[in-house]
Amino acid sequence: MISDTELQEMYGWMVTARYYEERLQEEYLEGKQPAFDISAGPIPGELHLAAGQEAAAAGVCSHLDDADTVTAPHRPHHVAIAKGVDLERMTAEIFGRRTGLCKGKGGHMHLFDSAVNFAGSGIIAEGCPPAVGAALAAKKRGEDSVAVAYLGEGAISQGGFLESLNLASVQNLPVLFVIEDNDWAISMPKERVTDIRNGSQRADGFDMPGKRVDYDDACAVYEAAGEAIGRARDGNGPTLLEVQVHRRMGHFMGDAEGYRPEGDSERAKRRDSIERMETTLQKAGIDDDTVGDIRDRSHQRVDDAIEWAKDQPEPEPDEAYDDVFTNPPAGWTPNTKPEQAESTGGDD
Ligand SMILES: Cc1ncc(C[n+]2csc(CCOP(=O)(O)OP(=O)(O)O)c2C)c(N)n1
Ligand SMILES: [Mg+2]
Repeated sequence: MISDTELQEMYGWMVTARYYEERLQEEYLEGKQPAFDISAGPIPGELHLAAGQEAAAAGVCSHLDDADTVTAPHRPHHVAIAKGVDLERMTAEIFGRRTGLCKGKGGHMHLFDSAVNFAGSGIIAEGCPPAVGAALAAKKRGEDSVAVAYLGEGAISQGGFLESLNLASVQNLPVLFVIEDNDWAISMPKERVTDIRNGSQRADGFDMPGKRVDYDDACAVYEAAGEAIGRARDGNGPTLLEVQVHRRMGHFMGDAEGYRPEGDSERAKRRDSIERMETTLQKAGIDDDTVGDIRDRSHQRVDDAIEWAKDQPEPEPDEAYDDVFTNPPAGWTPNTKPEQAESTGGDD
């Protein structure tokens, strides 16, 4: 049973994530028009927004604490916010600033916050093997922490995902795989990706529980995730959970979405998990002032983080190679440019 405090916390994360992305959109478009120059403006490069997917983050992360590991794919903001990633340093990272989580070199797909065991990657399903590794480490150390790997429905045939399901199952590891099914993999509709009806059916081949939440209701996700994470913490192994979410936006900013059938975006927008959550809060007897207060504080937090990040220094050009190698070639120092380093004679 969800407590009022948990409901309010989940709502706070969801509105923070939605407003965060609305503000990022504005910042992102600055200087990129009229011909959409992807390298221009305060946020250069690609930007994948997760508006419409917030329930999948809130319902799962409500069961986690800092010691638990979460890995997220290229659409990471809602999950990072719910996992408690430092919002200011995350924003600085997205703006390419030196005080960002990765010193401004990773950008929005590569958010790493070791303080809360969060990692993102732009390679789809890439977060699955590290999550399994974190779960294996927890098991070997006798800790009760769990790991959660998020992926999209378009990634459910990736080898890294399938191998991770296998290892997690055979080793009985405390890991939860969460498929966010937003119906699309860039312009590819999900029915063209595999012949199975639902991604959660992948669990059958690995003898692990598979569960699908058909509607992006944060409370339904909370219930399903609670059961799975409880089972993992009790030493009873992994679960595959799939959540139907809705992609309100293009695959990335600048996507004209010509492949989307008429009415599809509008339908996605009508199924708003945040409005649904507001109804749930009302039914739970949480008054409008409290809800409005959560919303206002969340918006303020976002505005403050963006203002702080935009004020941060950019990295110096001669820091470009710092932190790039853990095992650098002979003669290489952080400030040595590649052409000055001695070749190690390897093939790379
Ligand atoms: C291994 C790999 N192959 C291809 C890509 C290019 N790519 C980026 S996002 C994407 C589609 C992902 O779809 P899905 O997993 O459903 O996630 P969504 O974008 O819908 O959140 C692809 C193919 C990639 N990043 N990594
Ligand atoms: Mg998808």
